[in-house]
Amino acid sequence: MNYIKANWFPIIIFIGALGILGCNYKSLKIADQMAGQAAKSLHKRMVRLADKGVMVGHQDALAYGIGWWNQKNSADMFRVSGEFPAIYGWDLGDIHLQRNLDSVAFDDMRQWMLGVHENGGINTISFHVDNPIDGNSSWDTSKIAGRLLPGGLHHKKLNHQLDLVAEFLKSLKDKSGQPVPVIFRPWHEHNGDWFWWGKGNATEEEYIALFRHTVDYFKKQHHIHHILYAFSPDRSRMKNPSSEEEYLYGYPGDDVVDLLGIDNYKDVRAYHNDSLDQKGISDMVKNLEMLSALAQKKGKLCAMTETGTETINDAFWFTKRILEPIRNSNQIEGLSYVLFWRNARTNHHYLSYPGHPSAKDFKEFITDPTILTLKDIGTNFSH
Ligand code: BMA
Repeated sequence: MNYIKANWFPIIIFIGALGILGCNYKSLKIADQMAGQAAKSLHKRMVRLADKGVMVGHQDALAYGIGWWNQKNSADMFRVSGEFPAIYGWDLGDIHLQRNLDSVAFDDMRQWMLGVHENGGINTISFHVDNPIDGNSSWDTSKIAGRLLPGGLHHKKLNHQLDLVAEFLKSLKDKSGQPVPVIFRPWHEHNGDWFWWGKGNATEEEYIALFRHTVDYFKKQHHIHHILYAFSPDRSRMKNPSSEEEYLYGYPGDDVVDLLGIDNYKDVRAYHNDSLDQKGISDMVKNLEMLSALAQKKGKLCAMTETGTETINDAFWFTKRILEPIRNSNQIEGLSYVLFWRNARTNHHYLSYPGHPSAKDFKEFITDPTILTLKDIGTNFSH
């Protein structure tokens, strides 16, 4: 007995360890079974980076900021800190026009995205889809989903929007003609009631069908296989921050999702009231702990796909409300990135800019070893 124990023990440990490693490795599989090399390497890279730290992201980072518009290799993050984001958010709303809903020209966007990729950064795309039937904005709350789905009277109109997005995605090619992979985050914040695909405007079944049709259409109709897909409900419509069930409202399925996201503006508000601020911190942590555990269970990546507090009315917001709570939790594992929303104007911005009271704190935030910038994952844009 002793003999057997002595000899088999290290072997059993070895096999056990292999099993665990193998299991983790296997469970983090890309959703698209026909994913090409570009998507596979982005996925693999993100899995590796999620172990290393939390990447910092900014919406429209290279396109504009406070007091400037469309300048070569610029970003408010760079102006404040000399560094660039690792993650770059873009939006394809108004894809039928020359410029998106926030006036960013799609031709410029494409060039910026290619530059990001070349420098080792990562692009993510959201899509504020207009009402495809009458052209009203995403915030039109008419109940139209049923008419847009397969079999619906206006299905072609939905497909037309998807065709335009598909053409844009297909146009993302590097210098050697290889597809540039992106994280696509369609139909976001669907548990809220403000978009036409949101709760109360579309049913849960319709929502799931919209998401699944989008992925299916890209794959089958357009042969697109260079995409990671993200799912991103809004935290403000979850009563319990730890509830998997609430989080999974409208979940379209493991076979069409690579990244579990959360858009969280609710918990990060600076109230300047101790108990409200503490509650926010604790709820954000609970929510991210749930997300991280769920992602591990499902073998998915996870991220805070949108966050920020408009105008940053707390000079220590970045370290106090984002960095420290995340760093201090030993249950938030593998959080891939945190993306701050856009710097549109002085009364609508979510990242610091030169002269803003939060600028010093933001520099401290990105200097922390937990936070990964472009320099940490690729190379800075040259100047
Ligand atoms: C919202 C605001 C709007 C913008 C939209 C899409 O949160 O920033 O001004 O048009 O996102 O980017």
